[in-house]
Amino acid sequence: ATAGKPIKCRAAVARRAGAPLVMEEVIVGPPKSDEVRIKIICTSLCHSDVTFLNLKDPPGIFPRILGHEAVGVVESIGDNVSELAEGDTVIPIFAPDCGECTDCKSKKSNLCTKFPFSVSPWMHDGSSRFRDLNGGTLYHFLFVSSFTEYTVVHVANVTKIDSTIPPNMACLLSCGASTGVGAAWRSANVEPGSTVAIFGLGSIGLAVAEGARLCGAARIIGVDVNPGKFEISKRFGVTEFIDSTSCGEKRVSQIINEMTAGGADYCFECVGNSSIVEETYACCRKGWGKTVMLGVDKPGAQLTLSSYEVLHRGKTISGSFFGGLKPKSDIPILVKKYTDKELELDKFVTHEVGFEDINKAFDLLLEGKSLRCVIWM
Ligand code: CXF
Ligand code: ZN
Repeated sequence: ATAGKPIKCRAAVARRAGAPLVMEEVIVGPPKSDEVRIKIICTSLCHSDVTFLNLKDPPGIFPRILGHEAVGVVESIGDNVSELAEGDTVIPIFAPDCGECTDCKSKKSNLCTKFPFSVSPWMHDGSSRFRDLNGGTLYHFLFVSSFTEYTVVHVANVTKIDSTIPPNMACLLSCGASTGVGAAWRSANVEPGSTVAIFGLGSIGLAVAEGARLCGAARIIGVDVNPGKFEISKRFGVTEFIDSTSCGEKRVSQIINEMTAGGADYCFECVGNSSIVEETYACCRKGWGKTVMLGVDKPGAQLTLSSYEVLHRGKTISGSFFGGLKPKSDIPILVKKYTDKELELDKFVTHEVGFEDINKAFDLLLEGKSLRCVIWM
């Protein structure tokens, strides 16, 4: 009944930098060619939503519908859509997967060339599907915009999943949990019996630990400024903990090099600070050590690496976009790992609120009280 027509629904709109989201009625246009309109079932808050809400205007862009971790059901499809149908349970994902470009066809890349990722305020065709009741344009976020009862997403950014996974678990696979687990599994390919070091034990760092645990790592060393993180991180597989604020004269990398007799096999930076990336690389083992960067630093941040460490010690360092996962093929595998009780997503959900209380989710994350707060529409 609603197909082809605009839908009026509730959305939590980011109107001003740093200000609470505003519950409004908005108009969501019908999906265009190669797009689907999705009824969101639940969404969760990722730290990137906070980062972009807090960006001053400009480079912050307002009014905008934030949110990019979600699960929903396809309400209607646009022209030319054959891969998805009304009623499908889907996860929107900021990382596009067109399935036909050189990168999407290669096992070695998850960086789609046809729809290059950017933090664009638009759909891929440079337009918006959202208007407010005064006719004003509302901007998109990460090609997802899930803080609304209905959203429109390009098929390249939608993965169909088995509908038996509970929605409050499924939504986590849209960004944070997948990114961390994928970084251990796909970007680093952690080997059984290996030693892992993780800098930063927020949701991403803990998801890396969960991934490393699933890969069979023997030792998982967690590093954080908050000693309270050790207890919680044990549940994600962290076996040893370093409180980086009480290392005395020593650098954290030195302590890890001593603990591991020469460095960890796989090291992950999950903070978003270039000097911590350097520290992470410094405790990576010679010969085969791999460092993976996940944290998002300020625009323009630069890395300084010792030429000796790079050239003479044969260590590698790489970035990891969406944990190196290829959304359409890897996300269903993670869904299955959840259903098979291997991947434990439940541990990430510390809070759940109704849509009208979405601003509480922001408070909890900023106060450091939550890992993931699920928002039910
Ligand atoms: C991030 C990835 C890097 C750019 C900004 C958004 N993704 C999700 O949180
Ligand atoms: Zn995210």
